[in-house]
Amino acid sequence: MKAIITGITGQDGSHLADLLLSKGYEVIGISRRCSVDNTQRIQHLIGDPKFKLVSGDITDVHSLLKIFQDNEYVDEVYNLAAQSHVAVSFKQPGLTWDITGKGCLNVLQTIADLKLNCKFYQASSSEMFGDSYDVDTHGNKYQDENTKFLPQSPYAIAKCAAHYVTRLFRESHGIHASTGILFNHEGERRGENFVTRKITKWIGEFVGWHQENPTVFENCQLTEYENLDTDYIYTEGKSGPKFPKLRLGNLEAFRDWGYAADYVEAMWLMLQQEKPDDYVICTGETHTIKDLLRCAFEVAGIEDWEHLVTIDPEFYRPAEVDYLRGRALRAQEQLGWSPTHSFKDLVKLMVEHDLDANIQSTP
Ligand code: NAP
Ligand code: F7E
Repeated sequence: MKAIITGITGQDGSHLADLLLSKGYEVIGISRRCSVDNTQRIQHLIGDPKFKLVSGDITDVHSLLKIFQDNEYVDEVYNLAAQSHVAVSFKQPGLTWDITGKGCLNVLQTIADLKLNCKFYQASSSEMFGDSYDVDTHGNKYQDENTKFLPQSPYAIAKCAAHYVTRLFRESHGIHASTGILFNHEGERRGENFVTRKITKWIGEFVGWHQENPTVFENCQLTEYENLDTDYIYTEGKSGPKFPKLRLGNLEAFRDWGYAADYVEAMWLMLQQEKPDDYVICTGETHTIKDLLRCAFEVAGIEDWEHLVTIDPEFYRPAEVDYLRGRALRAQEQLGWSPTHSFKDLVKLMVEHDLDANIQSTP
């Protein structure tokens, strides 16, 4: 079996490549040119005879044509490439549209033009639901495949367009094209500007700094200096060593967070089905950013965490998605998929990873 993955250098691309290689696939990853190395997450795969990186960009149809002509016997194509940051999409809406929206059309049209006989996966997103939800018999809000889309950002609008393009190619070109409407999924490879990783990375670095400056807690300086400076944590007055506080935006939004390695398994399962379909992939649990902070600081053994966090309007979005909690009944029934990591497992895994990266082990 041979698969092409766009977005190979991203969080999901790297986990999916691991999964497919473990199943004996040959994997071709499309990566774009960057001024600095972007292969951190796939370093361990470079040199594997079944893994190949090719240069391309999903906004450049010429590059896609060449790659697909060179690989006409590909079995599966996973379109994971995107400008995937919601806040960035408000600042770069045109670029987000070109990559996250039109990029999907470019890939599918290339497959159709070359009459390739391959299955296709599109990375759709729970962000497409935006402000929309349904209510279950217990009065709880949720989203599933029947919930209408009400996108709240340029990113979500581009994802809706790509979602409908995928359905169109399924219906009009007869391509085995499925979409995974994935809720937030995270892990040790998560980009550092998404809220989960931003928090766990900060905790790792703070605990590492604290190890070198142990007087921080002993002298109770956190409370004492809280009103003097909202930006830094000090040890011995303002002249002593200092560490920047964790700066965050809206802490009240609810998200349904799962583990990325679980979710790429669902992508693969979708392409093993006889018929293509759309599937919601989620845990069914929902928590606020504040819950996440509480849980992450608890894993690190820090009780008095409120002093360490400061609210910065810079991280508020022009429009917010307030509540996401998925219901993955179709995936459970048709794919036999369910998540193996709970919210607590995920937070523990991420905090421990970032603590390990920052704490000096005593000889
Ligand atoms: P990610 O870490 O941000 O990775 C995005 C990937 O897309 C990177 O490899 C990036 O390459 C690549 N890319 C960006 N622009 C490109 C272009 N013009 N041509 C080719 N490649 C390009 O995202 P992720 O978390 O792995 O998510 C994977 C997909 O699932 C995305 O489509 C995302 O929107 C979607 N999704 C993610 C989540 C989630 O919670 N993670 C949930 C629902 C849907 P560089 O390394 O060069 O930047
Ligand atoms: O924000 C709030 C923010 O950027 C989560 C992408 O993978 O999942 C992801 O999109 C929440 C939002 O993820 C900060 O306002 C507070 O309410 O981690 P995030 P996201 O926007 O949910 C979906 C499913 C995707 O498809 C996307 O590709 O956290 N928040 N303070 C913050 N968020 C960030 N990034 N940074 C903060 O400082």
